Amino acid sequence: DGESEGDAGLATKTKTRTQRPPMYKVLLLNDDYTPMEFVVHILERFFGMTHAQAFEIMLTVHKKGLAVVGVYSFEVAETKVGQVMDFARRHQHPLQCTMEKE
Ligand code: TYC
Repeated sequence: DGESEGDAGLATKTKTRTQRPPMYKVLLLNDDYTPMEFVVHILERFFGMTHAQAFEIMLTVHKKGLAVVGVYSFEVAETKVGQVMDFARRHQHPLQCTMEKE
């Protein structure tokens, strides 16, 4: 107990905090061209939302400019961003999706 050299033989305790993995917010950004129903479809398809939840979040992005659509580990967040960006590009919509450390 007490691995440091400066304790003169007295017991010391070193508190160790559990390392939790950093989490990442996935953000959806507003634009003037992507159809509302397309955004709703993305939120249902890639983020497991019901139609009602998806519609509500889509409207938040439309009104506020952006919204957090989920919080995930780095790997999962990266995958979601890639899926959204690929799907939007394939349908020729300018929709932007990014991630940021919490
Ligand atoms: N602003 C778009 C429109 O009026 C709808 C939209 C919502 C686009 C959310 C992107 O992330 C977005 N058609």
